[in-house]
Amino acid sequence: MNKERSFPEGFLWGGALAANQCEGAYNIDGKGLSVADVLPNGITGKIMSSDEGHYPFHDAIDFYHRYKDDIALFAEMGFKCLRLSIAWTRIYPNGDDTQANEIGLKHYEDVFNELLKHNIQPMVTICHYDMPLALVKKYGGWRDRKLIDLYVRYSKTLFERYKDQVKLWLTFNEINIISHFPFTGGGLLLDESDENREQIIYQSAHHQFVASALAVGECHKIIPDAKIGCMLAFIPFYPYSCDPDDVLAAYEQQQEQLLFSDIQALGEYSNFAQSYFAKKGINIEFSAGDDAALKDNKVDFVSFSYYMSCAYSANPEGKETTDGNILGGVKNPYLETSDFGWQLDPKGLRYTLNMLYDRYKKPLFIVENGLGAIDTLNENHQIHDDYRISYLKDHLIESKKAIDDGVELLGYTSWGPIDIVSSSTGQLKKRYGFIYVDINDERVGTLNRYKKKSFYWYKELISTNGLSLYK
Ligand code: BGP
Repeated sequence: MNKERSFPEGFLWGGALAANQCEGAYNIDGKGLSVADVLPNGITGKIMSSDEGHYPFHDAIDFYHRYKDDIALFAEMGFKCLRLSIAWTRIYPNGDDTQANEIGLKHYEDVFNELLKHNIQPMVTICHYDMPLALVKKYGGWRDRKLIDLYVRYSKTLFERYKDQVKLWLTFNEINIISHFPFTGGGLLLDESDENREQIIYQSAHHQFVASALAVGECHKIIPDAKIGCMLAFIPFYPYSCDPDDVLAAYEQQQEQLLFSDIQALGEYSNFAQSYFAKKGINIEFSAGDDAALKDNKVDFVSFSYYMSCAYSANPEGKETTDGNILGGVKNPYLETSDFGWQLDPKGLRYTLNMLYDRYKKPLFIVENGLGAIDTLNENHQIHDDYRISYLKDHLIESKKAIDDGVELLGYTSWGPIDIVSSSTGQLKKRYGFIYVDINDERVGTLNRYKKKSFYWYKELISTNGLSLYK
């Protein structure tokens, strides 16, 4: 084998899922309601409290009941790792219950055993967009410090129960989501015009940083051979032009994202964060011990999602804009867009990997990357998703270049290895998978699973440890 071109030995190839987007079974076996359960149109849509209408996260693709068959398909592709999240509301239905729900705990124990049976290493996100709705109602979400204790207790329950099964953990999915979608990220019900909006958001984020740090400490104590990381939604922001105003505007936008991983990886608020807060009149209240908690419990590795890049201009008026994952920006004339308007930029991934590694000097993990597209199932139940193969191939070739640049990359879990519900829009027609699920937005379909062309492509890629990228 040509060692120069294959990925590092032990590279963790796999896929990534989130409980609320795949499990379904939203109200059985003692599960409580989560914030995802009241978002019929995904995180960019309206919050609805009634049972009227259609809630795609309620049923999703029924991974809750079908996980054995789905895991067998992942194993057939040769997965070394599956990133998945635990639904907090299956363990503590209201978040502050006195006792954990044994049915929920047992369910994930069975899922992990199934993975381990196939030599697939679980990587668990402790909270992925689905905090208990009861904590929103009772405490106003993460604005209340009480959430720190509740999250840490929940995390400890997981570490203690799964210490022999799970050695890779992530504290919060896309921790920076809170500043753009405060309900999903922090259970915050805020008015756009609320003057205190940013104050509340960043105070809540501070509570999450402390909770995350304390969970890191508990994980290290309870599972000394585990690694625990942070997870950032990362979009590189390019200056729209070489006008210094554009350069500075893009830089500032970038720092706003990195402020989150800076705290988790470096253990303190950056200079940028402090001056940003000062300029905006944001005053973060620290309690005794917060500083030390952050400093003493840095993450072991930095993980992130990467789908696209954005151009940023100091004067966006009159310029064409694009949609994006969490954030959009000004259209970059050098890039193509996906079916859903996200700008495709494989080289941006190499740039990102180098930039994050230079900044943190910690191992990195790409825990989300993929192409959301509209697939067509033909009469022979085949899907020729060459566009997906080419997206993934281009991104992986750039990742390998970053490894050759000297970046320590632990693994790659592509987003939604089986079709799941889109988090931003709640759609099923936006598909990322190597495995097609026969269900549409009207919930018509058999839920049968079919292997796409990309399934065989990914399988070969894993079996050659990346070498097949170059054929
Ligand atoms: C990330 C989220 C995921 C996922 C992904 C793709 O921001 O962590 O949960 O869904 O984006 O987004 P979408 O499903 O909206 O296409």
